[in-house]
Amino acid sequence: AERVFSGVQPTGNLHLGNYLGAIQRFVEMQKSHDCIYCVVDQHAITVWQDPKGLQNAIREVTAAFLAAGIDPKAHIVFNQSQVAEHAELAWVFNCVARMGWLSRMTQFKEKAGKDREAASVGLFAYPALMAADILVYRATHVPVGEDQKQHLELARDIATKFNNDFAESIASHGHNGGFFPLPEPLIQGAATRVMSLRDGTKKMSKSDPSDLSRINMTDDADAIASKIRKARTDPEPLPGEEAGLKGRPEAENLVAIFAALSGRTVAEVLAEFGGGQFSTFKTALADLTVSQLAPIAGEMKRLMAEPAHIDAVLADGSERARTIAAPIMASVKDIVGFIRSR
Ligand code: AQP
Repeated sequence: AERVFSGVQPTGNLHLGNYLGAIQRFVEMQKSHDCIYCVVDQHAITVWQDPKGLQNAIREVTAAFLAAGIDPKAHIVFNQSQVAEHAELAWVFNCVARMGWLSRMTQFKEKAGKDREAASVGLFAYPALMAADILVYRATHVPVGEDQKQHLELARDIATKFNNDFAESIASHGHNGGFFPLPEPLIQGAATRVMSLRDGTKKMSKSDPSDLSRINMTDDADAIASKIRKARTDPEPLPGEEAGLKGRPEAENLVAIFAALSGRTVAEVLAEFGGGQFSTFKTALADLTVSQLAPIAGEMKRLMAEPAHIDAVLADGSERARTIAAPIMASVKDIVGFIRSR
């Protein structure tokens, strides 16, 4: 059966890229699939997190999920550290994955920077934990932004190697045709890679020191309007057709955001705004962004005032996640050759 899993890190500054690349897609997938959505707090600590700030960020991502329209009763919403099977399977995967595979991950290279010796072991092993997040539920589909494509490929490599290395044991335990599915990335929508508002060649990111580079999910109407007004653009008016966006990353980005927020295609957006002034387009984009994000921000604020409710949602989701993960992890132990009490 098809099962959806995805996660978001509680590292503060949730932004429009997280919304359009991930959270909005999560909401969409609920209609057709059983979905498991995780606040990946264990991933967050691969770089230093202030403990109080981390708690707040975990609740904020949960609030964003709920405010955007994820139903925690029909689906599962929880935080990773409450389901020990993620870390257990990650250890097995650390022993399946190869140093060379992980060394090639561009996110590690970017986040570790020049001083690799000083990066945490967790930052290096991050993609093996991510593979475990997905496969501990034997999830088949993973909605993510473009930047996670390489990590998904690695998850497939790990699943393949596990299935091959343990083929005999897997068969002897009665699982036919491989134990883990090869999870498919779902990179969909008009804005799978939202770029910085200050530099169209860099992705919009939580960790960009400039707040003007991103639209936060909690920004108010004035902040959104002012950031879009200040967003970098080139002096040319918008083209009438898609081909005219080539070599104009800032314009391309803003048009893609408009398309994603309005549920229209890039061609449709350009048919309306092509040839006109950027200022006209920016005003329309600001209005559209406010109309989409303001209700979510308002609901997030309301939810954040009730931390006990959020924690209860996470506790309930964790319990339900565990009932799926525990038997799968037990099978993994049998397949690997560990002894466990029954
Ligand atoms: N700019 C983006 N455009 C589209 N999708 C994006 N995602 C992140 N940035 C963009 C998607 O959001 C989901 C959750 O991301 P994450 O929080 O797990 O990890 P991240 O990629 O580290 O987020 P940031 O904002 O880019 O943080 P930093 O500053 O730490 O690098 C994922 O599905 C991701 O693809």
